[in-house]
Amino acid sequence: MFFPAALGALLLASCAADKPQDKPLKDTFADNFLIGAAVNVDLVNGADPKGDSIVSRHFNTIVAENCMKSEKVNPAEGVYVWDDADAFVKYGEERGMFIVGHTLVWHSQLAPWFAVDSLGAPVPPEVLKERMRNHITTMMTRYKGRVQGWDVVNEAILDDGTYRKSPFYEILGEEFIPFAFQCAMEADPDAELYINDYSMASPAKRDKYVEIVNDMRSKGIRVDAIGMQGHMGMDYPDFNEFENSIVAFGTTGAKVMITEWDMSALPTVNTGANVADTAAYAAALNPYPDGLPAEVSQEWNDRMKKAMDMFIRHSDIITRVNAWGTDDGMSWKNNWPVPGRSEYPLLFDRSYNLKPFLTEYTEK
Ligand code: 9MR
Repeated sequence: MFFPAALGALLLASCAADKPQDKPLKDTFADNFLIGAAVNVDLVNGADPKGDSIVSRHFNTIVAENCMKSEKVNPAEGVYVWDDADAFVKYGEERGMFIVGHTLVWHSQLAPWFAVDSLGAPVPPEVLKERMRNHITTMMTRYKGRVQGWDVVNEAILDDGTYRKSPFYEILGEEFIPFAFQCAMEADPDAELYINDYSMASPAKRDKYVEIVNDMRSKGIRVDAIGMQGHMGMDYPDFNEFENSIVAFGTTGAKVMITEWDMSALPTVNTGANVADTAAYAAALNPYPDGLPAEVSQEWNDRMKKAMDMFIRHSDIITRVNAWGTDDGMSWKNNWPVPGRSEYPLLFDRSYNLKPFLTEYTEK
């Protein structure tokens, strides 16, 4: 009896000596904002135990990377496939996390039936409104009191500040945004409601969002936060412009959230996050298949620290900072905009170690 117990203690001690555990990020940034990650179905279903261990240890908020998108959860009219979304919510609940649903109204990964009739022609405005209301109400009612915040409208504005010509816009015009928020307010008055987009450092896009949010809030339509996705690279966005957007968004009275943070370490192919904008593979675009060289890693960490310091500077209005994934190995950036690259964009590396720039905060 004595021997195995002693051996166990010895092993534990030697593991601890090899790698002291980092202070949890949620404790490190407790006075600043919630900190979290997008999680995928594998992680919540137990197929990524190491991913689970970092999420459980470090994060106090999670968002659904894919399982709540309409094409997944509502693939045909009146048909809901709940298994993955239920598992996601249960996972967050069991860990006492602030759970964010993503996303109710989005042109991309839109269920194919949503905006067309049986012949594939656009539905009349009243039909689309009815479908939007049903979808929003069904989703939010199922998770009432369990999902605390929702990305209600995602990626509605282009970088030049004009409306994206999505089916929602083409059929309903500008009204689709306030209509979606009105439905969401009614479906769950206690949930926070967010409007979310990428390339938010663009001045034209910034101005348009300020105008849209001011307009809705002045009419009593709740928008609780503006989500700045925060998909970044080594040469974009301009942090001064990003910071100008944080400040401008704060003037609306809504909070600001960094909702999909990651930073590419690879050559920039495009600066947005539009899923459809892809490019062909070329070896020159994938320069570090076997790991980041030390100097590139240093440069990446320095830039991430600058971004984090900027978020901390504005933690009076930034209430949540959320990475778009857990470890580098699972990031969507490995396959976008160029398929098959080895990317290094997240807060944890492929071995689930915290990136060095974060230890500067955890070890303070
Ligand atoms: O990370 C997501 C990836 O796994 C999906 O294939 C893709 C399409 O659904 O969406 C990615 O997440 C996107 C998010 O939902 C909205 N903003 C841009 C994100 C990256 O494309």
